[in-house]
Amino acid sequence: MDITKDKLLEKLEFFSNFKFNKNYNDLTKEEKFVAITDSIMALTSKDWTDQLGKKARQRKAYYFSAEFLIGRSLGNNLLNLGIYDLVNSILEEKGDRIKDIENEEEDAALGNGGLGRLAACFLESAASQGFNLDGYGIRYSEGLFKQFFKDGFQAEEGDDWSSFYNPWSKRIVSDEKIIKFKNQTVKACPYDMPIFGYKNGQINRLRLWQAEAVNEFDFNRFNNFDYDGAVREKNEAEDLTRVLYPNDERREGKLLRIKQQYFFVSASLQDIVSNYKKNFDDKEFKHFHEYVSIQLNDTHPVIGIPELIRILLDEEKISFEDSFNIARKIFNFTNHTILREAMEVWSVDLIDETSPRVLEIIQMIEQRLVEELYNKGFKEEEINFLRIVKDDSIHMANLAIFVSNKVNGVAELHTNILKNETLKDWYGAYPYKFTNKTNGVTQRRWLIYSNMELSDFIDRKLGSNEWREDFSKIKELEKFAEDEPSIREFLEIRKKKKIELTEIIKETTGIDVDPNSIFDVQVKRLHEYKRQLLNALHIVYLYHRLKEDKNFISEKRTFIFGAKAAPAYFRAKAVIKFINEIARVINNDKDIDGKIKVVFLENFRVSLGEKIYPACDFSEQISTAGKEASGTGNMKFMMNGAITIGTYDGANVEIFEKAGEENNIRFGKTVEELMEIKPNYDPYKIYQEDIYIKNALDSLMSGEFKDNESYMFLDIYNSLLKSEGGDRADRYFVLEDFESYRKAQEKISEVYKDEMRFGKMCLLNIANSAYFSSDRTIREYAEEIWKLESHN
Ligand code: GPQ
Repeated sequence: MDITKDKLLEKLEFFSNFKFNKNYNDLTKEEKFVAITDSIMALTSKDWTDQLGKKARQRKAYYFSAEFLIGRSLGNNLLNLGIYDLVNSILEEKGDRIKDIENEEEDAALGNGGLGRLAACFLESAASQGFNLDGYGIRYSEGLFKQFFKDGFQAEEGDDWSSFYNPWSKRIVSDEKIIKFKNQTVKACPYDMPIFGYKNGQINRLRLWQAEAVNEFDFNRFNNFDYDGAVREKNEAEDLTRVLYPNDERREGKLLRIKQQYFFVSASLQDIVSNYKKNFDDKEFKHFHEYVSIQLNDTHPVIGIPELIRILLDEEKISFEDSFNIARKIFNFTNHTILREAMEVWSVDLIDETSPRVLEIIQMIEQRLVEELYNKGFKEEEINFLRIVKDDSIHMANLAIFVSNKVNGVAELHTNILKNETLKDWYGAYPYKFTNKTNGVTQRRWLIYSNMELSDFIDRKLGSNEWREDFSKIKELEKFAEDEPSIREFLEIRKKKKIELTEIIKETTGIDVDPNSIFDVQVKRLHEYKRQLLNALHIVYLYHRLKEDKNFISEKRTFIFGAKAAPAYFRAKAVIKFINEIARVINNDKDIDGKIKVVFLENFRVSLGEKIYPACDFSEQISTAGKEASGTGNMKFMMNGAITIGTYDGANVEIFEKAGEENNIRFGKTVEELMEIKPNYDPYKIYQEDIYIKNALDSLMSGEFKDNESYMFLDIYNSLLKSEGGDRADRYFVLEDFESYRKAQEKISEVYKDEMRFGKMCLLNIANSAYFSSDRTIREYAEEIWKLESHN
């Protein structure tokens, strides 16, 4: 791929004329964004076409995911194509700033949080390392809702991200598929996005399906004045891919949701099967598994297992036995949570209403499961426990584990909990299936692109930019941990990124924050188990102390939050209101001399994260031990040099291990300790015995903070102190860990005070972050699960 200045200039002018009937210089910023992206697509499409042809006959893995949280693509694509600086200079000559053009792009938010962003990082890492990994998912017309605050309460609005123009995808009409539900037939139309590898010329593909009507318009109905009826089929079909379900780790939506899942996996499998038939002469599908490996991203695409068997059995006339064995070779399953409420269970009648034939096939698989376990010597009640069909419900995780070749968790601790607790009976039956693949994030987006200053610093120090491709080389930064001038230079860069964030905070919230204060950041989805409430209550505690004594803390602190709550998750929304109230009260209280400030940024999303991670001093990873499967924000912070203040949970454990506990701040009870405490846990006792904790909690009820009669604060208060509906009081051990968290927070001041020590700790976190690159994760999947070779 040879993209030169001349070629770019020519294409820019061409698309300005072609698309807008204007010269480039007369375009609006938004139009410029389109002209630039169209030029990139045009200049790379020959290569892409050639590679699609070539790769059609190579072994490939497919990532099936209901979510791909892509964010913006322009900056990252330019970077990976190696033309970021070139485009930057062209734009400068024309009087534009590349960052302004980048800001025109809407985030493609086709995912909720970590699970969807992981899928996006994986595709990028695979392309960058020359692995054939394609993505398959859903092209939602509405991405994840946009969040804004109204009187401190979360409010939501739709996100029709693609309404203006979505320049990165191509609609490939000739590859449409027909999807048959019990009571409806629709078309699946593919939209293809290129995934550019980092400076290696590789282009992989993300194919997203959009639902359309087979017959868009009923002429006769229209002619008989039934105008709604004339387009009913169109609307009902399009409803299928209209929205991404904004519930994260909570079950909802039911029929439409299972139909969405069936829709995209059926289309994807039909696509894979028909490509195989086009490229190979193998009517019996004897070699299919040599070319195809499929990764099921959580339970959402698991209905693909019986669907593939259906296609092979009913359409390709392969026996059930052979079809089943093929499925067993090609499917693999990743679990992303141990939260019970997240494991999908569908009632038999919902599956029947989606596809009766798929239900029959699930029952045939169930038969096989029972036979196999019986032959292994399992007793009846043991078998019953592992059944796929129980009490008229289909347990999707059981289906996935039984048929999959490999099953993986997403961090060491998480995989161990799966093996020893959550899925221990499965592990007993099929130990060889279980494997760990600790998550990672791509350093291209999360460090090289979002922190160019720090990346240039690393280039200078290492005397080379090889680390950008081979991230293991980042370790060499360790050499500078004791070098004062280097640390000073490094701290200056950190300061610059903090000033940039300060400006964004001012612009979006009106709050003045001091870039010299400690930036203490918690950004992630809002969940009880992630314990934003612990952070909030601690801030209230600090505030109470400062009211008594202005000098209670020496270093100024800025607490920064970003988090969306599922629209129906009342308690999560209550915590948002609480933090907003805390911010309002504290930021306006003259008594404390601006010692602490609290900022809740609206609408946390990928493109906002890119500005936040580089500006953070302390990264809050404070989930209840055992509850966060991995976390990936923790890794983005670490790569940018933040110090983790965290519990012994998820991938934090491995962060502490790689970067050293002495360079981070660990607190809180371990999984084992919590298990022991659990039976006799009494949060009320803690509340009564510690006056500061009591005051912090009482602030919810005393009127110090106001919830506008929504009773939200009462709900939070009760959740901590009263058991309700079978749930223990304080299910997530907020009070149990409070004391330990308070001490950890004290350590923050101590660490920050000593600049050189702080800078060294930050630098050592970066130097030891190689393991958390998704390049490493993808290599493990490619070698151990997908059996792929690199084409680099
Ligand atoms: N995760 Cl089950 C999600 O983002 N959404 C989900 O529906 C489920 C899990 C997260 C999980 O909470 C994090 O700990 C992981 O780091 C992330 O998946 C990626 O594995």
